[in-house]
Amino acid sequence: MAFVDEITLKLKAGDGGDGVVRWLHEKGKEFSGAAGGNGGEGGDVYAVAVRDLSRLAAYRHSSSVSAERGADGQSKGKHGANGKDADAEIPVGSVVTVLEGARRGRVYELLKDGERLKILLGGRGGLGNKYFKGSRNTRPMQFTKGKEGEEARVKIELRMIADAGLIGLPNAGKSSLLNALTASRAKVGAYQFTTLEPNLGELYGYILADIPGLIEGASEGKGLGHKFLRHIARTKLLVHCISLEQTDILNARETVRRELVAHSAEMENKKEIVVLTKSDLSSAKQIKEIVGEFRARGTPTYAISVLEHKSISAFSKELVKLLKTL
Ligand SMILES: Nc1nc2c(ncn2[C@@H]2O[C@H](COP(=O)(O)OP(=O)(O)OP(=O)(O)O)[C@@H](O)[C@H]2O)c(=O)[nH]1
Ligand SMILES: [Mg+2]
Repeated sequence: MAFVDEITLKLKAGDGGDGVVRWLHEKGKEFSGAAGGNGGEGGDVYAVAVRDLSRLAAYRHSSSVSAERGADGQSKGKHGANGKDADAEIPVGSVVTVLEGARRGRVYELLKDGERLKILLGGRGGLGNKYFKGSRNTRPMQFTKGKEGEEARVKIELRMIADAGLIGLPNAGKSSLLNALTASRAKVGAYQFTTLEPNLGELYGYILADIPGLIEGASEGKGLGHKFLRHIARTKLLVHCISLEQTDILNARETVRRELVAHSAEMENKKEIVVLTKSDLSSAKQIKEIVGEFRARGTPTYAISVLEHKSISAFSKELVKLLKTL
């Protein structure tokens, strides 16, 4: 299914039911008493956070969510039933911005699974003629109609809540690493831009996100990765993958870091670790040297190969240990 990370939705709360004019029917008496009940309240519209990143894609087919109208009042003074509320399910981490209608300009964020926020209010029910009965108005003919429920058009943007983001140049081995660490089955290819949309995997309850490779100019829209930079802006940890095939490894790292910081300055201070990938293609001596250089700069650095299970399980343990402290 295509990865959809932004949609607009029409939301409509239920209208209130109308009040009605009714009379008690007693033998021999006409209009013996006003007995028209009030209308029910219209249903409210809520945004509800669900753990389903593909939820937004489903709205491409039905882009509106409406709550039920309240029922009209009834005879014998009975209220009409309230309309049912409606839930607009959106992925955890989404931001809801009201573009038009009631509460225009408001922004809501749903950060916890199951969080439920009222976005629109249903209309109040109208009043039946029983309500208007008084000592001077013994046979009221008045009633009021239900009020309209609120309506709005909202934009919903997905901001993934991954704990760690795998970043790096195209072909660095990011998807391969995600697959090796988690049960994910991201597509792997011996060419650039194999990953077109983010892949997620779970490692002992932590969510790892693998995004398309970043290239020079990504922050200005080059390549594919730029679209997803905002998704990793929220991760606690950047796992920077650099292939040992690169001739200038330090430079490869700087290229990607420049793009991150150009995208948003807060990336500068985000915790980053370096993972040198494809260690099977390099000599132990060369690896030791490069790891030493990065560590001397204060960057935790690891060398792995997806072909060497031991290197993966050792890194996996270190990664979980680190994630626990963040
Ligand atoms: N020898 C060796 N090859 C690897 C290793 N990890 C990945 N590769 C190969 O490197 C190529 C790129 O791997 P991917 O995991 O698709 O790289 P990526 O960083 O996700 O690439 P994009 O999605 O294009 O950004 C594939 O041909 C992989 O088989 C490794 O540890 N050793
Ligand atoms: Mg990939």
